[in-house]
Amino acid sequence: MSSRQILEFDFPYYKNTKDLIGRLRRQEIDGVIFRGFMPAEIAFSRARYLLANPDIMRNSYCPYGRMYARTLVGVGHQLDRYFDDAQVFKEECERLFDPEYNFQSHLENLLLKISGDRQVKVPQGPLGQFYSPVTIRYVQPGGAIAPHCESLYFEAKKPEFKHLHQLAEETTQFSFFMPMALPEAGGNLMLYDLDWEESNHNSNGQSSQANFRTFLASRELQTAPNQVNVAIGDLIIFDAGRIWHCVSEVRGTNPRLTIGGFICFSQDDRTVYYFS
Ligand SMILES: O=C(O)CCC(=O)C(=O)O
Ligand SMILES: [Fe+2]
Repeated sequence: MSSRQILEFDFPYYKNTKDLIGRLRRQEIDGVIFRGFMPAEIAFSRARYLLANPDIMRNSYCPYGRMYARTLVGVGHQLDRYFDDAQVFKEECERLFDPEYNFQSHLENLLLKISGDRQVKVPQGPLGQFYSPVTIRYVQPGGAIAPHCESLYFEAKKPEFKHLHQLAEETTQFSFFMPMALPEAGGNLMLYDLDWEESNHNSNGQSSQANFRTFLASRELQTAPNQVNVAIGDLIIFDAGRIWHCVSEVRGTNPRLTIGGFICFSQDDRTVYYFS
């Protein structure tokens, strides 16, 4: 049984959802799954189309597969390339999904519904350029995403986050994603019973993947992470800055495709920013 609290809602998500984002922020819950955010057959048909025509969208390589187009994490000083790719991606992504199923507008409508009275925006760069609203992540068979918290990456002192953290506070980051294609086995989001603060506190403020492993190994009984089942077309939002998580190895011959990004908050907590 999972010791993480993930709430689930069925479409059209009207009941008790008004300030889910606030509940996540106050750490009353760990995550939320919106079942049937998009019809599974639509999400999957878009994945099939992209897999059959991989070059219709600009992409970059990453250790476990490929990314359409590029996330801010790891961009370093190449922000010009990031913003250029972000622009191209937005247009390509609008072509991939029919207007009726435009992922970004679906997402924005949902976020408006669950963010209390906050505004919902894609952040804009120093010259007014938009950050990428989302990206598509391709994990190839045999690939996996190693344990991490987004807090490992989202540091104002890193060159790629310097500007963003003038707009957004540094303490809270959520992740969101919708699976478009899933493998025969594996490729699951796993949440550990370990928070960033705890691992940080117990390792002299030097949180890293290396001392995460040491820390987990020292806890004899609680090492098995909680598997979260997110189906094709469902959307999950979870407290990825705080909770150590990973994606288990993709087994079989089919890749895993997800579309998603991150959420953070303006310093005055009046605006929800989503981007990737
Ligand atoms: O499942 C994905 O595509 C990304 C998983 C992850 O690490 C995240 O959403 O923060
Ligand atoms: Fe993550």
